[in-house]
Parts: sequence; structure tokens; C-alpha cells
Amino acid sequence: ASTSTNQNIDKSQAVWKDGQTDGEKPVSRQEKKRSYILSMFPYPSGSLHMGHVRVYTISDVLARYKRMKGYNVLHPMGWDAFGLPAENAAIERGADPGVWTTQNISNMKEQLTGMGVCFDWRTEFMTCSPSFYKHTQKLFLMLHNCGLAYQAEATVNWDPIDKTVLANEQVDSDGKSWRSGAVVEKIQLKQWFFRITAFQDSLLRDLDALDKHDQWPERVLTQQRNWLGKSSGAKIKFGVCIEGSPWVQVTVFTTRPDTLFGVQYLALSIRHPIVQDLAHRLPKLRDFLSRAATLPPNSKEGFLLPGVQAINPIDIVAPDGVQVEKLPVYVAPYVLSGYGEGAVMGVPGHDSRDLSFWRQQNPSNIVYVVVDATHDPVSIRTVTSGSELPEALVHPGVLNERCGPYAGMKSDKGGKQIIADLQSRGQLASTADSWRLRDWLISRQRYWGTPIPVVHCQSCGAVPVPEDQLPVELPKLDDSVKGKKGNPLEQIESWVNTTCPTCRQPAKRDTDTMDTFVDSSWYFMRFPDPQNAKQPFSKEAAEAWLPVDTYIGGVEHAILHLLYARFIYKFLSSEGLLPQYQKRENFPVEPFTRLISQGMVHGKTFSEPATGRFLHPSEVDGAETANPMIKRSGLRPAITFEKMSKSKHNGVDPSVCIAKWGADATRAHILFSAPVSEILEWDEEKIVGIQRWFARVAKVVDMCYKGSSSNGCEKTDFGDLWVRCEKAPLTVEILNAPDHDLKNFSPRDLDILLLVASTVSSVNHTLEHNVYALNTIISDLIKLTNKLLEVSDVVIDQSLLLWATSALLRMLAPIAPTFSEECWATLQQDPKISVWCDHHWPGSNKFIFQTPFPSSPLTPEAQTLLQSQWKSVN
Ligand code: ANZ
Ligand code: ZN
Repeated sequence: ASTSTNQNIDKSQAVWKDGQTDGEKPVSRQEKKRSYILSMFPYPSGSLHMGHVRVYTISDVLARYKRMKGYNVLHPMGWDAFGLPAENAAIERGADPGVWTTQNISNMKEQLTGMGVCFDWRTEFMTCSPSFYKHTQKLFLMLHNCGLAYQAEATVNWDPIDKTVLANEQVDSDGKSWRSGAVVEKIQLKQWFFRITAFQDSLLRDLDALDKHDQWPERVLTQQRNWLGKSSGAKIKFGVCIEGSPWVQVTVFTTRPDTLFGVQYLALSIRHPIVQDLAHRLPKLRDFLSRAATLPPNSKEGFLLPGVQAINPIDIVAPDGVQVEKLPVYVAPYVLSGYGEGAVMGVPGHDSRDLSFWRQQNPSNIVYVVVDATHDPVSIRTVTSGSELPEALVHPGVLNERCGPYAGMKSDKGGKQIIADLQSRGQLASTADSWRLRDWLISRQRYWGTPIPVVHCQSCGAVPVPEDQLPVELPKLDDSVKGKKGNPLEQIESWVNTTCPTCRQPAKRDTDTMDTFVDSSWYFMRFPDPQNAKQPFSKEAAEAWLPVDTYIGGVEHAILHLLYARFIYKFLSSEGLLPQYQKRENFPVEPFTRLISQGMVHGKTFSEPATGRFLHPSEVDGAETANPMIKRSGLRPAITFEKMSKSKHNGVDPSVCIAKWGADATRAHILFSAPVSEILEWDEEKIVGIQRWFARVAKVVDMCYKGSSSNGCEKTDFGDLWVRCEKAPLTVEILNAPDHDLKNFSPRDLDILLLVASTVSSVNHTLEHNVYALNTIISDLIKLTNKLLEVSDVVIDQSLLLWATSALLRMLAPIAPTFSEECWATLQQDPKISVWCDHHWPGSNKFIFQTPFPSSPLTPEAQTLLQSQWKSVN
């Protein structure tokens, strides 16, 4: 049999295209089981890297598997095509970013095809084409309509030499511009935000459902939760006495009401109303305030307000005999005016910011009220300033005896109790949560992005562009802007100047474009309906395909992309554009039912043992063998696996690898080398192992072929096997075999039968429930191959061998599509027959062993297996 691994790609893909296995349009209302398998779409940087090869191999295996099971599969591909690299290439080389992007896309598309990945190219789009970003702008308008897109001032990085705004990635670690080298300034600019905080509750709550169904990796769930960062807190009222004035109340926001007994002062922000009031009377305070405005927020300076004292509200509920202490009140720039209540209860013992402030203001005692429950019971630590540096004990624990009636309670319980008691005495303003999540700043002062569809008019303000005037198209760049600094959009006057949609007076377009994360926040909803000119997608298409069943991508997108996509999905669902039901009962509105995050690919790295200098592979003899040697010294190089980078000379070009080893071997090797979520150490030295395995598969196929022709065995319908075992002598009936004959199977035959059964059930289990262990499929199939090779030259039932081999090839097909296709043609003795045309993915539950199972002479393993199979049917 001819079994080269790389020449038949076109055939297996042609079958796909002809629609023999997937003849339906992406939008289909046909009652067929559907599966939407999506891998994160790439940025068209120019060429694929090994990380791409890994992720698309995984998604291709899952998609092909589902297709073979008879599902109608959506496995789409598109391009995340806006962004800085294209813009920079444009400015530097005078190339049009659109042209640069499309060139890259055609190159990468060719590479993907060479990998043997079967995407449905009918769905292809790029986010930079007007027919796509028209709908991104529509999304903006919808959010704007709902009050979820708004403008506010925000701080940006400003390059004073290039006079341009910089993305964070363009600012070096020493705070200088990557291009001009100028020290980057922070300036305030009016920018657009999406109000993601309006959805924070469901964004947090629904993570629990994903967790419960075990569909998302724990690591990602934790990162999402931390990013949302909900902390439950309370607003507590403190009585404040200002000499010569009536009592007033100051409310503070705290997340640690359990530390109330440890309060040693109050601190107010410089904009607090009381402070502003007092400033009229106190010239020294005025001086301080004007100086404080220029201090950094981490400054520990403060101003003690004379004649002002506060009373801890807990003293009102404290037992008799506790002395009511008067607390000093400070003005301090470290208290932010825009957060909480602009006032803080200072707890130096348990908050590090409070501690460093307190140590600067007042060298007196530090009060500790919460002790670490796991430590020894030295409960009160009152540290005076001295040789030993005090530290804040920031973790929750157990309340100590300073806390009166609450002593001995755990932090959370004590905190709740304190709040309840304050409430009953009217000292509680409210309970309140605080979130780490901030609204999403989407404005970019850049050219190569989706224009924000807004016109600024002197009399009407910011006016959204009416929907029927979308898309607001990016103007072409002409030579006048090439090589210029700043945002080219601002310089194209013919584009900037327009008329106000409301009053028809002259007005100016918004020159900001949207963060590219906006494009990727909804692209997956477009794939089911990529040609729709009127809407982002039709409701029917959404109902047919959403949510995505399996989403595969790198862990670097664990936070922002997924959070934004979840937000926009929830928003569109709340607008009635998405199905309200989910495929799974009691499942919340979430865009990605199952998430698979794959690990990085690290490259084999050589270095000089003595100096640690990284070696170029050309400095090493036998770099791909087990015994590399440094050419110059004859010594063995140190070998490590590290993130691929130019400086380490450890990058691997997928095209070179595929040209050398074939797409199928590359795919199998990448799957076999590591479990999906773990770092993959790319070591080409081991790919020969895969090649040898393929050679063994080919040999099995050859033997089958010879065997079957010499026996005059008819072509078998390789459907699932229904088996009945009779009492000794062992007979097994293949119930759906063409002849329905009772066959006398030897114990050896039965061994094979059982090994196939257990392999099928293990492979199925992995593909359905344990995708992270895809590597085990390869070892399962290797084991089966070895067994078949071992028995194929001794006498076993030929139709059984044929059937076993057919199962092997069918399970191999999603992994090594081209190779298995060729083997299949050999086995079938007919090159026109495709492994893909056959919807018979071997199904484990169809091995029905009917009673009674035999007691001997099977091997013990075979007996156990047979028994368990038998039980599962009964
Ligand atoms: C007392 C306390 C004791 C606090 C303790 C913390 C630990 P997050 O979690 O980030 O929301 N805080 C409140 N308002 C503030 C403001 N305007 N400027 C600066 N800090 C402010 O932080 C909430 C905590 O930040 C609050 O809880 C408060 O300090 C402080 F052992 O209250 B805490
Ligand atoms: Zn107007």
C-alpha cells in the first residue's frame, strides 16, 4: 500500500467540500444533531506558529470526530484582522494595512490547508472588512441606546515627542516610549467606555454553573472570579464632633467590619465635604490641600484636623466599662475621592496602607484584633515602634479578647454579627459590595480599527450615526499620512468633517477606533450567519447554532477576551437576539458551554553548559538526535525547553516541519507529546516514533488486504459489531454481519475483539468527557496496532481482523486524516471509497455481549472486561 503521509490532503478535503459528509449550509434547520466547535481565530501576523498548529489540530480532531458521528458540525475560521502590527507596518513601509493583512491571510490560509485542517471556509470573514465592522458599529449603537456605552475622562499614556497616545504595550518597563524614547506622560482624555459592570452579578454567578458541570478549567474560572473581584463590604457611620459645630456623621466604606475594634483613626479624602468646609476656616488646611493635589496616591502624608474627633460606633454597643475612645481625624491623599465614600476607617493592625500611614503620623501603639487562627494562641500583639518592624496582619482569622462579646468568633461570622448589631442601632448606612471590575475602556487613538460611529456636533453633542448610514468606513490612507506621527484619522480632514445627523450643521467624526477586543467579543455569533448584510446574525441562525459547544484556545485569553465575550453575549441575550433557552437544562446564558484551554509550545533550547550562552542549532551537530554535540568544543550542550524566541534560537517553523514529516505525523506528534493543557516540549527527535507507528499501521492494513483476498473474503460492511457469546465451546455471533452466521471464535479471536471493544470505549470516553487527555488516544491506538500486527500473521478469523483494522483506521482518521484515508482505500480495495463517507464511528455501547459470558479460557483481563461490558447492558 502506498502510505505516504502528505500527498492525499486534497482528496480528504475535497470530500469535505463536496459535502458528502457535511452537505448542509452552516445555517440549517434540518433536524440533525449539531455541534459548534470553535478555535480562537488568529491574528493574521503573517505565518502560523507552533501554538496555532496545536490549537487547530485539537479543534480539527474534535470536529472530524463529531462529523464521523453523524453530527452537522460548524467548524469555522476567520481573522482577527484589526490591530497595531498592521498599522505599524503601514506607517513604516508605506504599505496599506488592508493589503498587508490580506496578503498575510492568504499565506496563513495556505498553511492551514497544508496542516490538513478542515475548516468550513464558507464561513470565513475578517473583522477589518466593512461588511463585518458595520455590525460591530451596530453593536456599539445598541449598547449606546441602552446607556451601556458612554464617554468619560480617563488617563492615557501620552508620548510628548511623537504627540500620540500609546498602548500599554508600547511603553517600556522604564516608562519610556518604545519609538521616541520619551518619558511617557499620563494625561486625561475623554474616552468611550462599555458598562460591563452592569452585568457583573451574572458574570460572577454563572461561573458557578460552568464549574458545576465541569466544563471550564478551574484555573480559568479562578482567574475570571479574581478579575471580577467582588468584595462584600459595609458602609458604617461614625459620629464626628467638630469643635464649635453640631455633631455630624461620616460614612466609611469597609470590606473588613470584623476589624472595627481595631480602628485607630479616620481619614478623609481631600475632596470630602467636611474637609472642603473646614478649609474655609483653616488656612493651614488650605495650604495642605493645594500641596496634596500634586502628591501621588501612595503618599503617606496627612493633615491632622485640629479640634475634630470621631467616635467608633461599636463603642455604643460595647459592654460597660470599655472606655469610649476619641479617634483622631486626618485628611490624607491616599484616600481616593472617587471610591467608596471617600473616607476610611484606619486599621493599622490589619491594613498595610493604613499601617504605613499611621507609622508616619503617629508612633503610638498598633492595635491587633484579629489573630491567625492557625498560629499559637499568643493572641494580642501590641507592637510598639522600636526595633521590631510591625506588620499588618491582613488575613481573616479569629477575633481576640479586645473584641468584647465577639471575641473567639471567626472574622466572617464576627463581621456579620457586628454589622447586624450596628444595624439594629442605626449605625449602619448600608451593606455594599465593591468590585475590582471597572468599565471597559474601548477607545483607541488608532487608525486600524473599527471607527466609533459617533459625530460630535457643537449644538447636539455626541450624536450616534443613524443605523442606515452604517458602516462608517475607514478612509483610505494616502501618501500624505505615511510616516506621520499620531492618529492618521485626525489628519484626514475630508473624513473628519461631516454634518450632524440631527441638525445638519457642520460637525466632526469621532476619530477614535474600537479596541480589537470588541471585534472578538462577538465574532463567534457571526459564524452561523456570516453573509447576513442586514443584521449581525439572524435569530434563526443563533437558535440553530449558539451557544458554542466547544471553544478551544490559549490560556493567555483566560481573562479579558472571555469576559468581554460573555458580557456581550449576555447583553445581546437580554436584548432578545439570542435564544433564551440553553441546550442544557438549567444552564445559564453563556456563550461557551465547554472551554478547552491548551498549554504553550516550548522549543528545544541548546546552551553552552559553562556560560549559559544560547546556541544556534547550526552550532550543534546532531541537533535532532539523542546525542547532540557542540561543534566548536565537542562537548554536550545543555538542553532545556523554553518559550520560543529569537534570542534563544529555539523557534520552530511549522511549514518546515510539515514539509519534512508530513502533516499527519506532525499532528499526531503534537497530540501525543503532552496532555492538552500542559506545556508541550516540542522535540522533533521523537517524531520518528510516530512515523514507525504509521508504518506498522500500514503493515497491518497490508496483511488484511492479502489475507482477505487469498481467503476470498467478501468486502465486509464495517458496521458496529453486535456480539453474542455462547457457552463453551466459545461461539460469538456477529449479529449485524452480512451473513449473520454464528462463528466459532478462538480465545485469541476473542482477545482481539475485546481489545477493540475496550479501545473504542476508551477513545470515546476521552473525546466526549476528557479532551484534556487526547494524548492517551494515541497510546490506545498504538497498543491496538501492536496487537493486530502481532496476530495478523497467525491464524485468526479474517473478517474479525478486517473489522478490527477498520475500527483502528476510523479512530485514527480525525488525527491523521490523509494517512487513514489512504489506508482505508487499500483496505476497501477501492480508491474511491472514503473513510469520511462512512458515518460509522465505532460506538462502544453497541458491543452487546449477551449472556452468559464464558468463564474460560479467556485471559483474566478479557474476562473482567467482558463481565463489565455485560453488566453495562443489563
Ligand atoms: C478597614 C479595613 C481594615 C480595610 C482592614 C481593609 C482591611 P477594596 O477591597 O479594594 O474595595 N478604602 C475604602 N474606601 C477607600 C478610599 N476611598 N480610598 C482608599 N481606600 C479606601 O478595598 C476596600 C478597603 O479599602 C476598605 O476596607 C478600606 O479599608 C479601603 F483590615 O476598611 B478597609
Ligand atoms: Zn447637531
